Amino acid sequence: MHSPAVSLEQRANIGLLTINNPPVNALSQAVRQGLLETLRKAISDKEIEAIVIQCSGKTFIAGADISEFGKPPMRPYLPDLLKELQNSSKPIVAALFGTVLGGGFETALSCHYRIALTGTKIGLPEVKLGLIPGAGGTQLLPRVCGIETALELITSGKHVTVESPQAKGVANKIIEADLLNHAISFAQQVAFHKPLVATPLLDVKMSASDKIIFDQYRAKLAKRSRGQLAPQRAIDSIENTLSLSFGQGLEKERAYFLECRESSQSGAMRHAFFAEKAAARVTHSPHVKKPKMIEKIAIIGAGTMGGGIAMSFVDSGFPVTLVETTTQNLERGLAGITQRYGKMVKGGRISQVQMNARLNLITTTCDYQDLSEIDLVVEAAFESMDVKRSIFSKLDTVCKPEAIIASNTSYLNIDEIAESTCRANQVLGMHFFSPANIMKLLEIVRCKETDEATLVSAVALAKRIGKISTVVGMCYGFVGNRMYSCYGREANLLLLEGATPSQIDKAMIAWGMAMGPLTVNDMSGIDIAYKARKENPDLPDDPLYFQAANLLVESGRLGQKTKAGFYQYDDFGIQSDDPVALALFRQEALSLEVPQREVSQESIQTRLIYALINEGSKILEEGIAQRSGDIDVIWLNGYGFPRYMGGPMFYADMLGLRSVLSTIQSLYDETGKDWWKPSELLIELAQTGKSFSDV
Ligand code: T1G
Repeated sequence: MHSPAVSLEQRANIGLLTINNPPVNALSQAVRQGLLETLRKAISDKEIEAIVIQCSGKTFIAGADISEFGKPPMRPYLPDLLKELQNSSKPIVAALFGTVLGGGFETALSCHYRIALTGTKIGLPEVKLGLIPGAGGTQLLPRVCGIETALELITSGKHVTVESPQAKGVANKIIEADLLNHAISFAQQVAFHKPLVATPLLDVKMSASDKIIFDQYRAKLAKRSRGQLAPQRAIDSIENTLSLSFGQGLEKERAYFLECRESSQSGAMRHAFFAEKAAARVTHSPHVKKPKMIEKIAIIGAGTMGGGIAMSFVDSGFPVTLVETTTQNLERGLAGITQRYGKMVKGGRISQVQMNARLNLITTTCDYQDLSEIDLVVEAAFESMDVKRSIFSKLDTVCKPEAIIASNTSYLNIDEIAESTCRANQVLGMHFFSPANIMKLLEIVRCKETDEATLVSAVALAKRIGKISTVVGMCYGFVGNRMYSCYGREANLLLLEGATPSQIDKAMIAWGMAMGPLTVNDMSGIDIAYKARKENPDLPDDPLYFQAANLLVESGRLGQKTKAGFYQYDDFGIQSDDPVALALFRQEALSLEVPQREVSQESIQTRLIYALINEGSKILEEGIAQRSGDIDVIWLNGYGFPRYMGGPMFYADMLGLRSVLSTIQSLYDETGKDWWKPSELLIELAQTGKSFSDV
């Protein structure tokens, strides 16, 4: 028997409305309908003198049901439901716990009182979906927490705990436990409290400086959320509270919300949300349900990556054994970790106590015998096949039989590494992105022999350390770096055709990328990818391939670390186009007879973005990625692809694959280069009028 989405029971003189819509009590149509009906019943029941709204499961309402957005809206609409809460003749108390977000928080703010468990998180994350609060959040929050908090929370979409300073005014009472009984007794205390003041009747809390705060926020967000509609609309709607009545402000908010919801940006960001959830699902593993419990972690290598990976784990409370070849390397590695935490303490991101607690979770050793009880090892040693094979062989002898061994390698063949063990079924790749303690993305590389239990365990572990993971197949560069090499290939070729580094970087930033590719290369060091190319047996046999980068490395211009690379850098690190580099490119173009031309911004953008799309299509065709959405998730979370464009494959689907194919085909005709040969999958989808998301 299907239990109702909302039930009503009487506890003494209190009407208790319970929402039951796992997993997050989203405000689906059934929940809205149920809430409306039970609310009206409670209000008309003479024996009921006050009302409590609670949720079963793991959280109070976490928002509107995002899966409904693509469909025609269904009554009752949330704003109408919340208006009935606000106009109730009886006091309504919301019992808050878990993550009270979006429409859930608007529902709570529409109640007269709120009782919350300690640690409850609140937030209006709609901007992360390209939306603004659509049920009164921009009008209610300034009346409860003030203008400044409303601007901060609504334009950032961040969650804060109910105890935090921003949340002052949200909870009438914060308790440690026994939420329901506290809420019921609070409701009994306020049952006859008069006057009953609903939130819309409260004055907007503002200070004299608030008038200028709006333009300050507009300027700040023009940079931080460059190109995005929703944050700007959120400011407009909050600003309306200074001049419009609650009802008028609500009308304006609704119009802004609908404008955002219909925008391509919101469609892209809602796609990103669900793609990230789907990406963590391992297909072909219906029978493997329970992941292995992984508690003890070891990291081999205490360099930049190894240190960052160790921090990722200790940040989530895992004890980590850090392994190096010498005590000096261990000391250096630990010093690096301490320094990075020290900066976080200085920046107020963590406390000194938290830093000490995290450092205490790290033990160090040079002796592999100490790893006999470890559940999972992540190898982050020098990028050499011999070094990795010898490490894996040693680990195989000392680790317990069920231990999983992962490599963080970016380019090397993990199948080959696995052959140096007798447990290839428990070997896989865990490719972190630098800085590993900050970057959310984790590529989990399924090798030839990797079994499903190992994969499912690694995916579950990734979620526990707050990573956004996806399972990819074994190939050179896996998914992200393989596509990134096509993106960088085109940037390098354009340099030989007459474009300057700043023209290329500016074009991609104008397109929406977080940073320009050549600035990124200078930051990470041009020699890193140069070395990887030298070790890659399958490089395209073309003298132009990454030739601009090769020239720079061979002339000692490695990037920021040598104050010269694609750009030159002054003593303050300010970059500018480097006449020496430009002369090198011109000279090489001349000797390779590359025709020179005025390169337009649009052609730069087309070449780099379509290179991503064609390679992504090949990756999908080869089964290296399970879904096109997985490729989008990788590019949104690892390479600064603008979230409001959904990822390269979503963007291609929006353009229409017929038009995408024709552009790639003309680049192939124009250049004759194999890398512009349209992928078979793209041709097939374009001809059948399908999208990458149909694969
Ligand atoms: N709608 C539909 N499904 C949702 C959902 C939502 N709001 N939130 C989560 N899910 C699904 C999710 O897809 C996954 O499904 C499962 O729940 C567990 O999620 C009117 C317009 C709440 C912090 O943006 O931030 O309200 O994969 O794995 O890590 O103004 O989910 O199991 O099939 O993420 O514990 C505003 C989005 C909506 C909240 C829980 N609210 N969700 O994290 O679990 S817009 C949000 C989250 C709105 C109003 C506006 C997180 C979470 P499956 P999970 P989790």
